[in-house]
Amino acid sequence: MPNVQLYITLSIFCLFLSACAGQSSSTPPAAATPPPLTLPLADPHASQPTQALYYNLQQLSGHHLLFGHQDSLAYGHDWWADEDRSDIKDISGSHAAVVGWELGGLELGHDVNIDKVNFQQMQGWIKTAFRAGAVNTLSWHMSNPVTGESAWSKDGQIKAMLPGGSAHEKFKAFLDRFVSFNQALVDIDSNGQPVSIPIIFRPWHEHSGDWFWWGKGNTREADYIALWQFTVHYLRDVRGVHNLIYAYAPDRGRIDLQNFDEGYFWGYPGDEYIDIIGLDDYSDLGRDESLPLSEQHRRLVKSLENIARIAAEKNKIAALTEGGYEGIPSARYWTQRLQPAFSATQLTRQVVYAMVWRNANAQREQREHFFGPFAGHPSAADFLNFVNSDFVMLANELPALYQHPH
Ligand code: BMA
Repeated sequence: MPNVQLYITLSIFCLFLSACAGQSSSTPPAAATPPPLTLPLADPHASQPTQALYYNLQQLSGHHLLFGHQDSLAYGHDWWADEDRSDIKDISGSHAAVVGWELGGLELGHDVNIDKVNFQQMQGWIKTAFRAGAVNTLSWHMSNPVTGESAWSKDGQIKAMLPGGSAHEKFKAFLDRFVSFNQALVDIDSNGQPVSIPIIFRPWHEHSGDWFWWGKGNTREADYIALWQFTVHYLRDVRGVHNLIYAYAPDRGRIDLQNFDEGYFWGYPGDEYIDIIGLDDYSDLGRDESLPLSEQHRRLVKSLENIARIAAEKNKIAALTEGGYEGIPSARYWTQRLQPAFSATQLTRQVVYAMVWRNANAQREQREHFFGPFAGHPSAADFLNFVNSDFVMLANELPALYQHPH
C-alpha cells in the first residue's frame, strides 16, 4: 500500500478511535504526523526536485499511464533536429510525458551519439522537455572500456573496469564524461535559482539478454552487480551527482513468464541501488506476432503485473522502461492493444509509464524503424483517442512533477 494511502487509512482509524474516546474524555487528540513527502531513493541526498519527481510519479501510479517516446524531440520519421518538435506533438499538440535520450558515444568524447544526435542539441531538448513539464530518461549503449568494442559485443571483461582493474581509470573517465554532460543540464526555476534537471537514469539495461557486453552470458552475475553498484557509488558518492533516479530494466524476451522472478532478479544489485522496477519489453508488445492476440494480451498483462507486484513489495515504482512494436502494423494498436493491457487490472494500472522506442528518420537511415506514431501514419487517429482518454497522459496534462504537493 502506498505510504499516503496507509496514512489516510490510519488517520481515519485514529479519528474513529478519538471520536469514541471523546465521549468519555475531553483530552484533544494528539496532532497526527503529516504524511512523508519523500520515499527512499538510492541517493539519500537526491535533490528536492528529484525527490518530488519520484514522489509524484508514485502518486500518479494507479491512476494514469504516462506515455513516453525515445529521441522524441531530436527527430522524427520525416524531419530532423527542429527546435521544438516531435512526432507526438505533430499529432496531439503536446510532447510525450516521458522523453528518452541515448548517451552512446559520449564516453568517447564524440559530438554526436550513435544515432547522430548532437549532444549539445540534446542538452537543449532535455531542457525543453523539462520546461514542458515532462520527464527525461537516459540510456547508455556504452562501448566497452577494456576491448574498445561497441555495446553490442560479447567480451564483458567487467573485472578490469572495477577498482584495481587495468581499465579502471578509463572506465571512470567514461563516467566523468557523463558527469560533465549532466552538469550542463541546468534550468532556472521561477525564483531565478538554478535547478539541476532530474533524470531517470537507466544504465546497463536489458542485461537478461546476451546482446550487450554487460549481459547474461557475456559476464558473471557478481561482476554485473559490482558494475552497477560501482556506477551508483562513483556518480553519487565520489562525483556528487544528485539528480538521478536509477531504473533497473531487464529484457522481458529472456524472462520466462512461468518463473518471472528468477529471470528478473538475475543481476539485481539490491534495493538500495534501484529506484524504478523497470522492464524493457518488445516481446509482449507485438514482436511475438505469431501468437493469437488474446495470448499476446495475456502475456503483456502478466509481465506488467509482475513488475507492479515487485515494485509494491519494495515500495518502489514500476515502469515499462522501453519497448514497442516496430512499424506499428495495426491501425488501432494504441486503444486495442496497449490501453486494454495497461488498464486491465489494479496491478497493471500501477505501471506508471511506458516508453516506446525511437522513430528513426526514414530518409537518413534508409529503413522503417519506428515505434511511435507520426502524422500520416495509419495509427495516428487511434493514438489521438488513446492520449485523449483520462488514463493516458502527455506532457501537457501532467501535474507539477518537480514540486512536492502542498
Ligand atoms: C537500437 C536501434 C539502433 C540504435 C540503438 C541505440 O534499438 O534503434 O538503431 O542505434 O537502439 O539508440
